[in-house]
Amino acid sequence: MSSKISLSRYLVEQQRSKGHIPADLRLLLEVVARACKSISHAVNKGALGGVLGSAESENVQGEVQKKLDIIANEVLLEANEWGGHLAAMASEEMDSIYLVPNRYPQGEYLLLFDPLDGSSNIDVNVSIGTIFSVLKKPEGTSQDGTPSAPGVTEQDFLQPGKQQVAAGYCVYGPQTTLVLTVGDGVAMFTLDREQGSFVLTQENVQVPADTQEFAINMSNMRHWADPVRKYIDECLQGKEGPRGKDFNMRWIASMVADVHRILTRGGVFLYPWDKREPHKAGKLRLLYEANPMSWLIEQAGGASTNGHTRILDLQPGQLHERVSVVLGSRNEVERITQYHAEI
Ligand code: P6P
Repeated sequence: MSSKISLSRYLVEQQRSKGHIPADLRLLLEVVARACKSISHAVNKGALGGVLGSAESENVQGEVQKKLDIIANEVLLEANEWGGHLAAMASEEMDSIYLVPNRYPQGEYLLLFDPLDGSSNIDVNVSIGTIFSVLKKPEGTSQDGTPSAPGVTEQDFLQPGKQQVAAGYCVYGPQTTLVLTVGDGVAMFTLDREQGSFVLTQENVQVPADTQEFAINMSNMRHWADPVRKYIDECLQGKEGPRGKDFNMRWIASMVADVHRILTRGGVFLYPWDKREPHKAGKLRLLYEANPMSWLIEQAGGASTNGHTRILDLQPGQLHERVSVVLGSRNEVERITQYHAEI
């Protein structure tokens, strides 16, 4: 029987034999994985753990927080603050950045996360997940080259997604699966609950360049811009239309679950700008949703744009900035992006 490769062994090999990651980053990723195991345990308890329902509070986005949103956020903060590998953290559930307390050693990494993405699905037992992104704290100079003040500020987090050193998610579904890239392709690890460890179940994940499956919230159709309407209309016309093939649709309303399906069998995911709130670039957040997912998709051979520009090239202006997202099978993303250039 082939020996099981644990997440720890995979990361040691990425550090030792491939030189892709230093020891501190390996330790950071092991801590994040352990936190995801704890979150999975809490999610799996459901009603038995008294963790369902609203927390009667709102997050920075003005969205009602679920109890599990807050639990997951606290698990990630407590797991990561003492290890000495981090300087600060940022979360969808917190207005401002979280500095590692002075009683702990400071590290060189910044950790960003959506602690529990897909919250609307929590109470109805549909897959949800944790999304995370790792950046390096900028050297001791600010963007214009002048020495920056000691410590960490929100400005240090405002780096384009191509600066990430690690990105991933953990999907809490029928299996609990951690999906990770450190810049050497995408690997998937399934939680072995008997051993209590993540086991490598797929590496060198590849997204097929073509697909017949799209993911979008169709209820927003009347609000879309013309390029998106054109693309979806053509998909709906099927083999009799200009695409010459039929398309299927999926929408789980958990980005983690939709992206996991695309990494597993291909597809294209769209959460575009729409006319409901024209001042907002989109619904999804750039720093801790779109950037980590975009790097994973690109590392698996796919593509990710905001309809016009590669998402990983975007320069963030604020911590909770939103963005329009088109990601997945490369040829479909390029088609949609071309429509945005033409119309
Ligand atoms: P809608 C979950 O709340 C989320 O941020 C993503 O995970 C998901 O893709 C999207 O919003 C769903 O949005 O408008 O379809 O409920």
